[in-house]
Amino acid sequence: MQKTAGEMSNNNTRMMLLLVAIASAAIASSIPDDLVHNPLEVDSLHNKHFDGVEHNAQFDHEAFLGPDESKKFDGLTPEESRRRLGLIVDRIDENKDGLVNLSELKNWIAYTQRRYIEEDVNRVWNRHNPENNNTISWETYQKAVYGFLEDMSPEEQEAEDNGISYKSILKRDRYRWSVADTDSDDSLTKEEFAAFLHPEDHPSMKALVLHETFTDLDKDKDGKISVDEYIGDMFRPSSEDEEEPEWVANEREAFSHHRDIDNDGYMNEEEVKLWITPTDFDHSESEAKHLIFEADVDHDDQLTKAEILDKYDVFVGSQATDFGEALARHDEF
Ligand SMILES: *[C@@H]1O[C@H](CO)[C@@H](O)[C@H](O)[C@H]1NC(C)=O
Ligand SMILES: *[C@@H]1O[C@H](CO)[C@@H](O)[C@H](O)[C@H]1NC(C)=O
Ligand SMILES: [Ca+2]
Ligand SMILES: [Ca+2]
Ligand SMILES: [Ca+2]
Repeated sequence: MQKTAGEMSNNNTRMMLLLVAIASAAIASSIPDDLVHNPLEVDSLHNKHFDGVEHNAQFDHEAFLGPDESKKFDGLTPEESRRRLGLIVDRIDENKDGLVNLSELKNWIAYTQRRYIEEDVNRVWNRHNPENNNTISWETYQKAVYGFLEDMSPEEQEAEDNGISYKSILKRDRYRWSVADTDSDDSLTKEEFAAFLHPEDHPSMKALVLHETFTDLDKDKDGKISVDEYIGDMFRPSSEDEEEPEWVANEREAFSHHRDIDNDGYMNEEEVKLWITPTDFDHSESEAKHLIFEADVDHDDQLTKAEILDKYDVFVGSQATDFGEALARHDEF
């Protein structure tokens, strides 16, 4: 699918926002899930909406269903996926006129993301605090999540994969914990813990999300984001002589024309901030528009159930279309 430069830029902005969201969660919550899991694979920005020009369907599935629900669909047959999707469409159609419009779809997407975050916070909170005490201390959390580091040599702890090490993830969590800890007793209430797990969802954590994103991007730690650091985050050639696809060239254009506002050749913090948190950007609406664009065959800006079911693979997964992605995902999360 060919994309115009503008479309790609929007898509990448959309990608960034949701990725910051999904990935912050992944880093904080996936390590304790499975201590043998390598947290280096859970870097926020490795997960792509577009992998080259291939549209990453998993991204849309997660936006539409929430990450937990979308996993359930991955194992279903196309028939069963369509059946369940039909039931969901009935719920999305608030005024029961048989059509899903932008506002209904946007509400649905916002709802599934809220529901996911709430369930995720409950799940992780209960795991680390089964007695449901009022607070959980950093010491307790750190032992449970990073205790395995004690058996590692300093070299192993500091070994970097694309600029990230166990030690740097621990340091990042430690700092994030302290920012979420509003009353500075080094223990988090459930509300504070929610901000820790999902900083992207909490206005008070905005500066922290910017800081973490900036640090992730700034691989050479010179305090500014070069065009290669910006591109490297979205696209890495699989071999030395692989030619850059056109959308990457478009992104280079976007970098110099839209991201690097003061034209000094780099993005500074302020410029990254404008990029990842544009003031007028609503990611539920953006994703809803994208889904309508994909499925609205008769171009009336509304989706019938038939239009949605015809494009069920855009909205939800199933074994037939997503087998490869389900495997890739298994590695990633
Ligand atoms: C979309 O649906 C909502 C609720 O079902 C309704 O209130 C709204 O007027 C509809 N918008 C358009 C543009 O049809
Ligand atoms: C909860 O409180 C009990 C009693 O004070 C304590 O033994 C336990 O370790 C606490 N749990 C957590 C996760 O801090
Ligand atoms: Ca409707
Ligand atoms: Ca840099
Ligand atoms: Ca600049």
